[in-house]
Amino acid sequence: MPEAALHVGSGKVRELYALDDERLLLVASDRISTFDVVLPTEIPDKGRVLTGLSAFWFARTQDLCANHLLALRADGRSMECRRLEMLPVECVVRGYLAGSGWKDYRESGSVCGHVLPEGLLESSEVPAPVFTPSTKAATGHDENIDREQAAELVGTERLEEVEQASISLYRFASDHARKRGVLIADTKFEFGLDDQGRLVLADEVLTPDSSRFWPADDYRPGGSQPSFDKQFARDYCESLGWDKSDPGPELPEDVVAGTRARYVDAFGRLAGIPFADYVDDPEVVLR
Ligand code: Q0Z
Repeated sequence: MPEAALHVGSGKVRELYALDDERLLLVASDRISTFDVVLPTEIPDKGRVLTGLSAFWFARTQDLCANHLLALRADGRSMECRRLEMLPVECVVRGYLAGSGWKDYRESGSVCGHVLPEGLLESSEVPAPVFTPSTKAATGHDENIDREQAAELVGTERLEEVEQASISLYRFASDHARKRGVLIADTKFEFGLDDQGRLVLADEVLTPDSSRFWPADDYRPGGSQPSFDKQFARDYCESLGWDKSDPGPELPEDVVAGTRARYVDAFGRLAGIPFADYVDDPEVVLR
């Protein structure tokens, strides 16, 4: 970091710094988490892949929704962002039934108040993408909430606005990704308000850490799907009989290389740009 910056927050795999009153620096590390545990081994370039993908989507969805990106740093892993008043809801959109979406459907036939047709399977595509807001529970885990609870948190009008923006962003990205061999099963957006009260898309967007990406070629509804990027590392961890408590296992060289190759492949497919070109000049994703 060239200028002085105050550390203001840590995520499992990201750091947040204040540049001044109006700007934040969001830095994606090479750390990887699996089963909610950060592993002791890093995946080289993972942070650059995630930042590059976020910046790619921000550049291509500006007309759908304003966003917080001000500049991409030459390191490829850091984004200068507008500082916003963040909304206390996580805006999840699901196009396929996975994770808690599949669990809720199986138990009730609906997902966050959206009644779905009978007979859908695990990983089935839903007839139309559904908005399923969640909130950070005290445990740090996301907790699904119903529309009424979401409206209590942000107001009815703002909720309708974030729902519409979230669905539009998901449709755009999902159509783009499908043409390039990637299914976006679900994704989570976070929004904030600028000093004029306008809605602004924030945080990271449409990355493998905020979404479930599935390789389209292997898609078979009726069971869980391998995730594009982390599956390799997850399978290795499970093969050890690890109990999924902290600390996680070190990853051997071949698992690191295979995992890195999958992140780089996801970047190349989605951005349509070789990852090496991004490393050479990160701004290539903005053009
Ligand atoms: C994002 C987070 C991370 C820890 C706050 N544009 C913005 N304005 C105000 N606040 C945020 C943003 Cl993006 C904001 N987070 C999530 C990111 C480390 C927490 F890298 N928290």
